[in-house]
Amino acid sequence: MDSTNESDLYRKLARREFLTRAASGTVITALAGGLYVISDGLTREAKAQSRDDGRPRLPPGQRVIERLKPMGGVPGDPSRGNFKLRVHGDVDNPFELDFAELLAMGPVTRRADVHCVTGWSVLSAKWKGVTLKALAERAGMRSTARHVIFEGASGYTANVRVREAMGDDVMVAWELDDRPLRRPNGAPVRALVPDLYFWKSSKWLTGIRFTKRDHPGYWETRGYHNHADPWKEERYG
Ligand SMILES: Nc1nc2c(c(=O)[nH]1)N[C@H]1C(S)=C(S)[C@@H](COP(=O)(O)O)O[C@H]1N2
Ligand SMILES: [Mo]
Repeated sequence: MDSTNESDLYRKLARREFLTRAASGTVITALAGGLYVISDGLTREAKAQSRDDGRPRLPPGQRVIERLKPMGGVPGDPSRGNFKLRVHGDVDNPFELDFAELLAMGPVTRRADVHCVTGWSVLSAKWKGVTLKALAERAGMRSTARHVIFEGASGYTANVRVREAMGDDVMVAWELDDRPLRRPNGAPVRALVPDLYFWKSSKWLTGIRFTKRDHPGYWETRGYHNHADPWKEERYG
């Protein structure tokens, strides 16, 4: 650990907790004004587990941290009052929703793991939102739609195959661990596509567009993999 950060860490963590973690070989880093614990214990535990679909719980090359690390981006308007979500493209009934109308669609809560391409994973976070499947049904998505483009503020986009976006843990989410999303994590609403690298989960979501053709997004056109399967380590294109 970087010793220059040590006094800072003491201030933020109870001394006893700090010593316990240090003794157990946990790596603690202070980054971007926050404190992030890379837990060797949780990483080891996760490595011993497998998922219901048979894949290992932890994709290769990942380490577990305890909470999301805000990874930046150009934030949108965080206010729920101003929120509008446009669902459009290859659909019979394009529509726009405000926050109350989104809530009224019937939220679901899911536990999901997320995996950032930079090497951290957060396990079992509790997300509340509306499934993409419900939004696609409401819009009358056409059978010709093959891709979903998650449109974030300031032109950020991420492309996901429709086939992979209809799972019941792919959603448009506004709560994380029983709290409203914080602005750095995409408030008021973000996409969540847990089984692809986390850049596919557009923050500050403004639109969902269904398309026939593929439209590689912000990171996909900057050297990252078009598909982004963490278990295949599809990091770079
Ligand atoms: N609109 C928008 N969404 C975005 C990004 C971004 O820059 N802008 N970054 C992506 C990347 S690279 C990651 S790893 C995750 C990080 O989410 P977090 O900041 O909540 O941890 O958001 C993704 N969604
Ligand atoms: Mo990322």
